[in-house]
Amino acid sequence: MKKTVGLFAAAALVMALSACSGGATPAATGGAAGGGAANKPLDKIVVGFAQVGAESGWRTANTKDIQESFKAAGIDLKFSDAQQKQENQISAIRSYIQQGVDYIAFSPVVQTGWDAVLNEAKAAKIPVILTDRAVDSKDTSLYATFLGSDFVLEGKKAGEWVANEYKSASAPVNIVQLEGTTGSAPAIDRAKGFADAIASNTNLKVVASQTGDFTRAGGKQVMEAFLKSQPKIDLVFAQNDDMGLGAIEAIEAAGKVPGKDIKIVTVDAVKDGMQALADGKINFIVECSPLLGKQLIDIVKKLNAGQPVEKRIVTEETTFTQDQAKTALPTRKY
Ligand code: GZL
Repeated sequence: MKKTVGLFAAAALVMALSACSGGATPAATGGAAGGGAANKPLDKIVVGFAQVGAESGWRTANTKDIQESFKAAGIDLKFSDAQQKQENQISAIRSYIQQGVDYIAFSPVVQTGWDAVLNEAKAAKIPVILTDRAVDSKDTSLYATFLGSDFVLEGKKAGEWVANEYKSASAPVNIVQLEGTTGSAPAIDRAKGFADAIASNTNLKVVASQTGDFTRAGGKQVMEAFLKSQPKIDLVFAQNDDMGLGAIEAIEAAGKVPGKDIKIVTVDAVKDGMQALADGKINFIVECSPLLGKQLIDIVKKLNAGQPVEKRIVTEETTFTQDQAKTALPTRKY
């Protein structure tokens, strides 16, 4: 009898110790290893971040902001760069699961193909935070929240400017589109928002559309091809500044004046894009803020404290004309 009582006491002690040490006791962490309502001291939290790559000025600014935010918050950030390859992001997420991090955050390079690895994170009780881009998983329990822009609205804002710019046009207006990474949420959604917005003006026609993969080189290469294949181009809709800057190089090499002979509308509002806007080479920019670090930290703190987090958190952003860019440039953070 004495032996049985001793065994129960030992088991109770082990449970108590593991709970105190913030270990993986189901009650304390909302599951086994990993985050959830662990109520850990901030300097004991580990977050694994699987970044898309370093393809654009936006991405560089996004990475810098996230790394600086975590450093300032004193939260340990493990960071990986997938060079825009989904398989690299999946490997990074699997590695974070193996390491038993408390939270995983990532910007999915494309929308599809995430359910398997997200189910592995769920099985490991590690909450996943989507930043910047979305996944098309039907099972929304696979992630705690999606923090990022409304890309359809961004495309709509760009299209509305174009529709207004040519509202009294009597002849066809030929538009070429430089698409972002094929299959990515921003490329799909910006194209949709733009197409819906210009549909109201039947003179506006997208005569060619091709991916430049969100890079300056890609935008230049595709624009060179469009300049050869299209008899007349009136406007370029580039789904990010970097492809728009590449298009400027191609347009100037063809002896035309960007912003005048061929108008340009882009998305992001990074410093190089805003400079080109102020210089009159771009006509309008829709902002897409890369500064997600602070909001990501807030989400981690709430999850750690067991507080509810909105399933969808949309970032605040605006638009810029050439005059507004001149005013905004001196204080731009990125
Ligand atoms: C948008 C982001 C896009 C940017 C591009 O939130 O995913 O990826 O618009 C970046 O500049 O490459």
